[in-house]
Amino acid sequence: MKRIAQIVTVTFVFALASCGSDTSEVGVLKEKMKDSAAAPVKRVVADTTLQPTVEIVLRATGEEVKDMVFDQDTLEVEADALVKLTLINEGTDLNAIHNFVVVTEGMSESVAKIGAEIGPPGNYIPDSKHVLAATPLALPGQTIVHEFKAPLPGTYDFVCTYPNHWQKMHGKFIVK
Ligand SMILES: [Cu+2]
Repeated sequence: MKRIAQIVTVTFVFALASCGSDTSEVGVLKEKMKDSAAAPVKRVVADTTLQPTVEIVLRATGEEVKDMVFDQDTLEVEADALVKLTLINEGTDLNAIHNFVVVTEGMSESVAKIGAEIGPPGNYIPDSKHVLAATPLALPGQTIVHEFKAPLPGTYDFVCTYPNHWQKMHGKFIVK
């Protein structure tokens, strides 16, 4: 008999809680749920103003200049994208130092040659209107993460401007 009385009491208390007014815990919880249901609507509005982000992982390999290459020869991104480029330098040789520079189409060689003259203080990167984006140098074994805004739609070249690397370390960078 005592156990039945306990069950009845528990049921009664529970019934009271669930039928409570808006000041009860259940009422407060319902109010909170209304708030949290309203919040995502605001976030959706904010999302439409965000830039698309394109993540690129590019590897540089090779120990001798003649073997040094990027693992991709064509990269494609959307217009207006924020490009998050991860440059992984898998080389171990002291000359396996790389960067990633986006240049006007057809300007890889001249930008790289001027960059070579500039040397380490300027990261081998000329101050030129033909340079649209450039990472810092990735030393052997180093990974560099660099973000930049995609240039206007079109076809560009990307190149490593470390001395004598441009011949093999280049590709197309396409903005659609
Ligand atoms: Cu290089």
